[in-house]
Amino acid sequence: KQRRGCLIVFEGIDRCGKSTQVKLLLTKLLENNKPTVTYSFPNRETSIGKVLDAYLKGTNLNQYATHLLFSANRWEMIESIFKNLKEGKNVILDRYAYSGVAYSAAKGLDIEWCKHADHLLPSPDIIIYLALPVKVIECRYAFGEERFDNTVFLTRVIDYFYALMSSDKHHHWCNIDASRSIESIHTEVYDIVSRKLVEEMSSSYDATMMATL
Ligand code: NYM
Ligand code: MG
Repeated sequence: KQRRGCLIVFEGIDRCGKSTQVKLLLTKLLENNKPTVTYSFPNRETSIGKVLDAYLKGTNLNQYATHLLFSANRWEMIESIFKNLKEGKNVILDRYAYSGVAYSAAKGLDIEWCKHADHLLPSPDIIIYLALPVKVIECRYAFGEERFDNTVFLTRVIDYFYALMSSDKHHHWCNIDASRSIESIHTEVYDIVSRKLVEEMSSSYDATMMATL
């Protein structure tokens, strides 16, 4: 029986280096003959994603509806994600439900309400949290270009990420110091992920979807 792929999630605030690390990890896994695909959320290419892109650039949208659309944007990719996992491919996600909850809760929405929309999405095998203080991010390229890209708000988002991490009894979170060089972060990430890949991926996602949150 085909072993399923590993579901690897990257989380962290804007410009902490997620996309860079996802790209480096993908390249390294492919070089080592480990079939892997990536998705990033929000996926701005779908029709829901286009609404979210416009919202992030300034269009008004009710905040509850916004939250549900970010979640719907994950659910609309679920068949594709499951298919890859079932075929034995590893799946790397650049943001997931944890961003969904942390950003919406930071806007003032009830955190428990926020968790409902993503309940029963496929459960990650590992969550890599790239930790970086907001003051480092402030100086990075394009800071402040999109909605909610500001110091006070992102500090609240970080607090919610830590609230999710510390109350999570079901998932393996790795809190990585992302203030180091790109290469040393990548080395640590690859080390953690390759150890995870040798663990037996025994649970079968099509039979049991686990609670994400
Ligand atoms: N974002 C992202 C949310 O508010 N909720 C979500 O569920 C997701 C996936 O979108 N500031 C926010 C976080 C970012 C913004 O993300 C765009 P990115 O990774 O910069 O494209
Ligand atoms: Mg961004």
